[in-house]
Amino acid sequence: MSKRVITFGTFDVFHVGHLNILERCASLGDTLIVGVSSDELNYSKKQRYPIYDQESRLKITQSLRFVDEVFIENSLEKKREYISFYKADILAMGDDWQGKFDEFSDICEVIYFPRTPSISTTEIIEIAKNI
Ligand code: C2G
Repeated sequence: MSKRVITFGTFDVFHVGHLNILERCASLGDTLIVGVSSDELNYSKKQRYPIYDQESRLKITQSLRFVDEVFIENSLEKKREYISFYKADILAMGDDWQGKFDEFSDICEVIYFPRTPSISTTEIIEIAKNI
């Protein structure tokens, strides 16, 4: 049976850590579906808007050859609905989310991958500010 994998993220100021996790997620199955968090969701979580707006972040993510489908994630509370709607067999995330999505293991397999060390959007923004 072909396997469908879902993952979520902001993917702001796209970097190799994002690329690595999406590649790893894709390697788990045949179809990779990516929920890109909306600008408003980011604002509510972090009290700042992403550098790139949601349409740009969606476009960048969609253009990757191992990503099959993308959608805007509007609410953190809707994960279960998204998993069911996209008929995902596996939910995969970076291990900064370790344990946070275990509650969905009744409807799909939940996998966490180690984050790529020494790179993050926050750090890139800080470096750019100080140049
Ligand atoms: N990531 C990684 N290595 C890094 C940076 C990020 O593996 N050095 C992974 C994160 O673990 C996550 C994905 O890349 O799985 C996206 O990271 P972010 O864009 O920071 O997304 P986040 O703000 O964690 O949003 O519903 C959940 C949210 O939408 C996740």
